[in-house]
Amino acid sequence: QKVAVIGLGYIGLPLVKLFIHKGDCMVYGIDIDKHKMNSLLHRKSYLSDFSDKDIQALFAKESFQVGSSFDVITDVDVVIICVPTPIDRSQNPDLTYIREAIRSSAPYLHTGQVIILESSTYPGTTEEELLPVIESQGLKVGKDVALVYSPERVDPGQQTWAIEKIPKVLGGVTPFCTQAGMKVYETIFDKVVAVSSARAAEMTKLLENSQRFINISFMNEIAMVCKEMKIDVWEIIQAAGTKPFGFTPYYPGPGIGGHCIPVDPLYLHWKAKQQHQFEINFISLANKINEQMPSYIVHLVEESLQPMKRIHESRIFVIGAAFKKNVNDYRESKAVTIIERLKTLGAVVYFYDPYIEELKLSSELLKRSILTKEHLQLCDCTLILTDHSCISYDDIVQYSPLVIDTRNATSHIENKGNVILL
Ligand code: SAJ
Repeated sequence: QKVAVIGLGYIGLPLVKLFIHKGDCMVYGIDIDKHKMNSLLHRKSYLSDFSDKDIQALFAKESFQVGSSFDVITDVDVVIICVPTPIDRSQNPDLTYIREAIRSSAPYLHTGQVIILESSTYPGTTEEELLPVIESQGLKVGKDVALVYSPERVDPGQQTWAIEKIPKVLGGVTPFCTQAGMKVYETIFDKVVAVSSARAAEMTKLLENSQRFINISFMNEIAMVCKEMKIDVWEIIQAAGTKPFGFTPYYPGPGIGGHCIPVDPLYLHWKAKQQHQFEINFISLANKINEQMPSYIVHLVEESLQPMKRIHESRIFVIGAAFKKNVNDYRESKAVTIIERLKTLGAVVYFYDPYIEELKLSSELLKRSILTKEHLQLCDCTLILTDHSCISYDDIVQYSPLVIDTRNATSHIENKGNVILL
């Protein structure tokens, strides 16, 4: 079958790879981002867990074409939309990308096609945003075309679970649609899990990520109270983890980042409130705590520097800016917020992240510094915000006057009198 994948990001590209290598399909990749198009034309990767070789392999079989125009949709059997679903400045859902994708596709849709939305979004989006646009073309959903929602479950940065091994949930707007969706994915995913509707599939994804968001935020709150009580939160999480059942370890950190976990729950919260006047208290509280974390970390730095140094006369070396370890993505990363806050307080801030060369801050581009022992010795404190596996934390502890470790990255080091843990 021929497939169009709209959105060639960390979801779209792994999907393209599966359809080409496993599904033996002809795939048309569509993306409006010139930078991505340019990278692909030069066979270069822009994703941390996709090598240039992986990109070359996509084109090797002559069954992958990329472009920015949507007219190729005329030739395909399946259209899969994997565009971003961010939140805007007031933390409300921003469906611009989804609306643009379906509007640009609409003129080329025809009978017999399967249209699938993969972007994480609130229950009702598929029926409210895609169905009317498709039917405005004179196509009856559930008869002429199938309309399906199937959440992505890619986990950037970890290689243990290959995407095809992760069960694929999907739900159609009608049973006919669900059947059509299963036929598309059965060829490339080991396990396909059909639920009763598109909105059930939308809700499945939001439940997964909301639970994760709430649990991590809870751990951050526990970390704060442990600090007050002079208890090592990392020690008690490990001890609680010895219980063979009933306790799932989550870990504190500088705040939950990325474009999934801190974002998806806000889509659910918004919809519940907007449409059903229902306040999901756990999500609003988890969000409140998450938004507090950068101030908490900055306050911890201020406190740890005193009485040697006041924050406005200090030099701080931040280790790790990505939203989580071993990825190159700093979207929604609390490290950016923390760096901006420290600079606003007058500190001189350097950063090192092996995956990120420069940070776009609100008023400047902060270039990566080199990680040398001299640099560490020159700074008043080293602040570990992301625990990338490839960094030597032994050197950081050895050469930094003071280390503030928000990820327990120094846990394996014995004598670390100069380390303060979150
Ligand atoms: N984080 C903590 N403490 C934890 C776990 C994570 O502070 O115990 C932070 C991370 O540092 C990061 C944020 O939370 O800033 C999100 O981390 P994540 O591990 O959840 O990574 P994501 O955002 O890439 O989440 C993806 C999600 N996958 C999909 O949405 C398909 C999520 O559903 C997965 O549960 C997650 O990977 C995973 O399992 O690692």
